[in-house]
Amino acid sequence: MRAWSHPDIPSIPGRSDAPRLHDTATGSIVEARPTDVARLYVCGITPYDATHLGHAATYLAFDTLQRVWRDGGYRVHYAQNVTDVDDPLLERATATGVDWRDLAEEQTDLFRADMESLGIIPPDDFVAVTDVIDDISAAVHTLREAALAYRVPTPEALATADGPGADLYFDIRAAERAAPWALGDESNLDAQTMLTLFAERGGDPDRAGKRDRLDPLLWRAARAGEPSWDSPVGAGRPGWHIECSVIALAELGTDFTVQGGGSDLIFPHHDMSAGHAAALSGHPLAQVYSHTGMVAYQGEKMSKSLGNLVLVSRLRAGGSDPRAIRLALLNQHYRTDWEWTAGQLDEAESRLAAWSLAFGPIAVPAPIAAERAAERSDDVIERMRAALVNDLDTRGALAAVDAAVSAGVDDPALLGRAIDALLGVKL
Ligand code: 5CA
Ligand code: ZN
Repeated sequence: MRAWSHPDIPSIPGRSDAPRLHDTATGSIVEARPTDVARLYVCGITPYDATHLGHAATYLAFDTLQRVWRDGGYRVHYAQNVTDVDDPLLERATATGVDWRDLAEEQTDLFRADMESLGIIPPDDFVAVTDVIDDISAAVHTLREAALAYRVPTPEALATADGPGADLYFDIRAAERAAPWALGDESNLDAQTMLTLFAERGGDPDRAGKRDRLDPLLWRAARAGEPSWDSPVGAGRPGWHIECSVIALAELGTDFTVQGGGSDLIFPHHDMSAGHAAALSGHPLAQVYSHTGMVAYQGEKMSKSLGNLVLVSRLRAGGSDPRAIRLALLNQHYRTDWEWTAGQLDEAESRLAAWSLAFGPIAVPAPIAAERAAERSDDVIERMRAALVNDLDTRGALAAVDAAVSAGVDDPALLGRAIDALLGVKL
């Protein structure tokens, strides 16, 4: 599927080291050093409501990672899904009386426009689940043939030629014996926490007929009034986690560099996606599991289901400069949970104005600036790089630029290009 346009990224002298990044699987900081191409998967949106600042913060964190890799001389291969068929989307479509396909298309379009305005580098592969249903059902079939998936008869499902319809579940215990994977490898969580999160985040621990309470749904048999597709595992639609396993394997292969998303995806989504992928391929899914903190608003996690949203599109329509939105988000550490307030946008607007004056097109030319500069642009750029490779310390990078505004630099235009390349803000 079409993504959105690529921002131009100026090249600057010197280069970043490989970034050090927090890895959820080991609970430690590790080096995200690509062997050749950096391969990145970030879980995409469920397009039933417009991009809010939580989504924007998450995609911006991985955009920063990508900019650091590029600055380090690595090529990046980036894949992202769009969950364009899933319960919350179907429920919203029914509640508002629109066709679920139209809702998904309209919201995906708005997401593209928001990402483009924020200067987020688009994925190379932007894949809608509805475009790869056959691949997903083939993968579920493979798991079933390998005895890693089982049927749970489902009276409310539509009957098929072979008898009553059945949902298909992933057999965690069988997969642990067959694949290089164990439950908890990626999330590092204990069994009780897993059970709680599973119930909160779309799982069905109490479904009768499951072998393990945490076994996740792979394929949902067709129900009246729900979209479904014919397949070797019966008519139905994909469960959630398998979409990301199949898309990531197809686009990036196994053992890719970083699997990313918000911390609400640590469990069950990323554990189960990794489990499915390991069961299908015989290899681990990714090397590093990276998660962003949750953005809150009015005291609670910003979420489409709660409705406490600050939409990027609404801020833009109200006249906010997307570069200021970007700077406000960069002024938080990506891993920390934080709460949005309007004052943060005002602060970012002042910072943008000060930076534009100092390092933008109207900045003093280099020879004149050099006479009164206390700093070399090259040194400021090295400080920005040192901050960013240190687990994406964007606040540290912003502080380095703020200090340069006061001190003055010998080549303001060069620092302006570095701000564009590394932080994605064109002054
Ligand atoms: N389609 C699935 C992933 S396969 C999904 O979680 N979609 S989503 O639209 O709910 O979220 C899209 C991305 O934004 C995910 O990476 C999610 O972790 C992240 N996200 C959602 N809410 C927030 C928030 N309040 N703060 C930070 N990130 C968030
Ligand atoms: Zn996902």
